[in-house]
Amino acid sequence: MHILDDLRFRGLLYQVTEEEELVKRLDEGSISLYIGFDPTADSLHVGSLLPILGLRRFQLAGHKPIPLVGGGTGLIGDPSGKTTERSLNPVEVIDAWTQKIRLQLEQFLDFDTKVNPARMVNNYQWLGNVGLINFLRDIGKHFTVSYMLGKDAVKTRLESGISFTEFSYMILQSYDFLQLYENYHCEMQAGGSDQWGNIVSGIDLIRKVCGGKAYGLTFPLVTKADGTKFGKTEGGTIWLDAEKTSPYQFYQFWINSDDADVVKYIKYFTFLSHGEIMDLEEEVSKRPEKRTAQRVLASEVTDLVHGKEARMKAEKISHALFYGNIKDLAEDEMEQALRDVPSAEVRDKRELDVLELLILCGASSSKRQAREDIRSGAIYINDQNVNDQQKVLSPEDRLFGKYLVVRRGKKKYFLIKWF
Ligand code: 545
Repeated sequence: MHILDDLRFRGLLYQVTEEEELVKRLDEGSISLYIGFDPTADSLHVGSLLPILGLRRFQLAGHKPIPLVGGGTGLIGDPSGKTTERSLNPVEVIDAWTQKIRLQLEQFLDFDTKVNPARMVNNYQWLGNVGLINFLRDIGKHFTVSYMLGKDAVKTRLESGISFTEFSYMILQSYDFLQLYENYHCEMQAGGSDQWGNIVSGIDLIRKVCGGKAYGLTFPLVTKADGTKFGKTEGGTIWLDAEKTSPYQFYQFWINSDDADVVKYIKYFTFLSHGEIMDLEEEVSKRPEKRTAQRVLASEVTDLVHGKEARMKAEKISHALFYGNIKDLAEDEMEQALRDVPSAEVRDKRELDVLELLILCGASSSKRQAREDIRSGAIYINDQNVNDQQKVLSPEDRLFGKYLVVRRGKKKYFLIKWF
């Protein structure tokens, strides 16, 4: 199947320049295409996953992906999609983030295959050394101010304010495309729909400077049926870095997808075949309560980002928390499982009174409430139901010599760290 037809089936094709010509060009043979990622944080997040996987889709279809990390543009700041001016980060910070983003991008593409290997580039390599005078003469001359004012990213900021720095950003990104076109035979740039203006201005620059022909393609921005922002939970952004969002949290993010969103996400974020996707779609409409599609989605995406082993751990943790078998978990698994739950620390105690403990960790709001919770059978400590209001815990009761895991009801967990 044609790569563009696959993208269309998945709902991934938002805008594309000169589609007929592009189809012809893709049929003639392999092309190089790029997507840029600016180091605006120390990690990519689930929002960046869609374009990264887009590069991977093209690579699997036989094309050459060029992930670009914006070591240069990251120093300037893209106004696209932003309602206010960004504050500049120190150069050392951007340098450190550039390295991290680069490593993350590497894991999704194949750099070693003989036929169509991926190539990593950093635009600091050419932007870092351009001289202002030559840049304005050779590149700036091709951009009229009215052309620049006509771009959405700029238009929407004229009222709220935009510095010359951010205003110039599109010229830098256009210059990147030109560099890649001339030196890497890169004929296409892709990105999220917020990048359309920057992509088109690059295509225009290539035509003006060397009469070359290049293409552009955008992916949709990911939305949620309920109108809230994709990629965020109460706990904050869902990052790809396992230190910032544990594989278990990552897995939970996907498994909690709405029925109204899950098929779309499977199309966007997995490499399952069209047949498999259609079967899951039927499953969601016929047996939504089984949440099969959510489980498949969570498992596939966690596999892609964190690997099979971490995914299996995430599944094990989810199972243990759901069925109240915390003691089945290894120490690191338990720590992942309970990373976000309310917790309290206890030091230098020989024993702990159960009522005191329930209040301390936040499981019960008062002694009276704690007694009531115990009487009604709602309280578990380390998977054991507690029915004695006078119960006293001792250091021997701790799991791994440090933890008491408190559960109220079916799934409210609390943690006591006892040193
Ligand atoms: C820089 C130089 C180029 C080409 C592109 C760029 C980057 C581009 C941009 N892209 C966004 C971005 O976000 C931060 C990444 C997280 C650390 O700003 N000017 O860098 C996002 N991009 C992926 C998608 C996007 C876009 O990385 O294109 O649309 C999000 O889906 O916002 O020569």
